[in-house]
Amino acid sequence: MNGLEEITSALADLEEEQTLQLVRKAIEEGIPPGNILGACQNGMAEIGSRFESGDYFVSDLIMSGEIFKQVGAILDPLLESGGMEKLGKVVFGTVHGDIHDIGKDIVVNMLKSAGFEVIDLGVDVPVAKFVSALQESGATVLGMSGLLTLAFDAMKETINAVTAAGLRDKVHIMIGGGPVDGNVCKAVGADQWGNDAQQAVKLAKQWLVPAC
Ligand code: B12
Repeated sequence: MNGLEEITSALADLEEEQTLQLVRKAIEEGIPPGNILGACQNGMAEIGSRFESGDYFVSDLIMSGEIFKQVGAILDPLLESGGMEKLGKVVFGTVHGDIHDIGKDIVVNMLKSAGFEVIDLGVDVPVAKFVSALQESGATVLGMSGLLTLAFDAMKETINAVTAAGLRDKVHIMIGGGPVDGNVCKAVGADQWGNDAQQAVKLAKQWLVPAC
């Protein structure tokens, strides 16, 4: 097993201390932080499979979230862009009724590290908060995350409210999170969807960075 596989396996086994130690070791060895993050995402995917197969319980999911947050605290400063000129503003949040924030935080950090200013509204975000954040910031990209199938309705409501506020033709909307796919994207009325943080960065660049 290489260092990254060891991280995936330690996280999947919910070995808190070992995971954090291996992450620190990987940083010292010069492994790019994005790759370390990828190894941790693989560990979270494995935890999801073990939960689905009944080997893990909700308490294990909570534990995995706690470990992942600590990993995030170590990696975030390394992923942040220092002093770079901002490429544009993005309003981002997990929709109302949904409190999953691990994926959202990864996307927010990747957008920040790519040079975007991100207005992170957190989790369980009410429709009106998304709309007022867009109005106040003047951001022209909205990103919504949701891991529950229930989140689809909340995404649709939010997009309807953006339309009702007269902003829909000024704002590009992307959605993502575990169960989101092209059909969901079409059903809720978003412009694009993505299944990883790189996709979010690619879309934001496409919308906010002028071509030469
Ligand atoms: C960890 C976890 C939790 C933790 C969350 C901790 C936290 N701080 O977020 C806790 C224990 C709190 C939790 C609670 C619940 N959970 Co939960 N949870 C998970 C688990 C195991 C992992 C989720 C995760 O973090 N994945 C890792 C991240 C990195 O992936 P991600 O979020 O998809 O994000 C990536 C991409 O999707 C993308 N992305 C994300 N957002 C966006 C946005 C844009 C714009 C773009 C482009 C890309 C993008 O980029 C990210 C990075 O690559 C999943 C299982 C799974 N297979 O996903 C279940 C899962 C999501 N949970 C589930 C459920 C049912 C619940 C609960 C209802 C359980 C309960 N009975 O109480 C509650 C929900 C409470 C609520 N109201 O939200 C179900 C959802 C089923 C469904 N279809 O609705 C799942 C799928 C488990 C299962 N198989 O049953 N959960």
